[in-house]
Amino acid sequence: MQRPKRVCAIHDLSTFGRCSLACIIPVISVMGVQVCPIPTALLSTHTGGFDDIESLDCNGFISDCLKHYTKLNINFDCIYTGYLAKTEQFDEVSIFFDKFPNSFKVVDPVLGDNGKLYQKLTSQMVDKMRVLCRKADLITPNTTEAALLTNSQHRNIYDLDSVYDLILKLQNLTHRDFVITGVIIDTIGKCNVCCSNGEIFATVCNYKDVSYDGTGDCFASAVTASLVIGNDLKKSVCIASDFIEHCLEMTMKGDDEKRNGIFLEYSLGELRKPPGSRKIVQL
Ligand code: PXL
Repeated sequence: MQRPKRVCAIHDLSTFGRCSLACIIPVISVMGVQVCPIPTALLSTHTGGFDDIESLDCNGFISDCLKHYTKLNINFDCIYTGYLAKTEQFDEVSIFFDKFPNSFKVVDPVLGDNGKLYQKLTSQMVDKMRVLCRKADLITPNTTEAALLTNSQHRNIYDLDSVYDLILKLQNLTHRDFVITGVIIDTIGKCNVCCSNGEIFATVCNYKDVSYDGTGDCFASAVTASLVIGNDLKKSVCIASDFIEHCLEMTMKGDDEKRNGIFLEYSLGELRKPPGSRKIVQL
């Protein structure tokens, strides 16, 4: 038996609200990939819709882990980063990346949603995230994050011209692959806009305008694990979209609050199935 592929996941652990490591660990594990989680902060809830959040800082912990891993000669097939809680952590991650030149690097530039920067995050962090994105093999911004990273105006609905403009700006930023999640294009509907080795396409979402916190983290983890086990980006985005649509279907049958996240517990098994058919549009 070969050892499973291994992903180092550098994100926060929000104990309630179904986002970041609380979702990443089950999603990646069920896909047969080992997760080594490094928390960037411990929070009582995520920051998208709760107040009076309890938090414990993890200052220096990324560097401390790196020191220990180096001593142990541990390697990762992939390093996957998300919410960074402190400005200094951007430099820690950058050094972490440099120590593993052969690891595939996914940066989910967790910065905001609905056109706004998350509370607790700063414009300096946006600048630092831009630098980190340049070191990634894949980035997975939502439209708010794509706009923040490229200094462009956020739109609720894009026409083809404005979507091309955003794609071009992101291509100039990363020179590598990206998926912009949850883009509403007037002629297509809701989709994920992908750039894979220069090919630009959109995978069309079957779900309508629903938005639960943490959905982006579940999506990006499924894409990451799928890439790590050897699927290409197109197939990975389809697998992740099938999973998210199943989660949303389950969640919408209940009447839980949006900030409590999606009922992923009922849908994890879907990640072991091959993807269904999905409309893909060349852009
Ligand atoms: O789902 C993204 C996310 C991750 N981590 C924290 C967050 C959010 C979104 O609100 O607050 C702490």
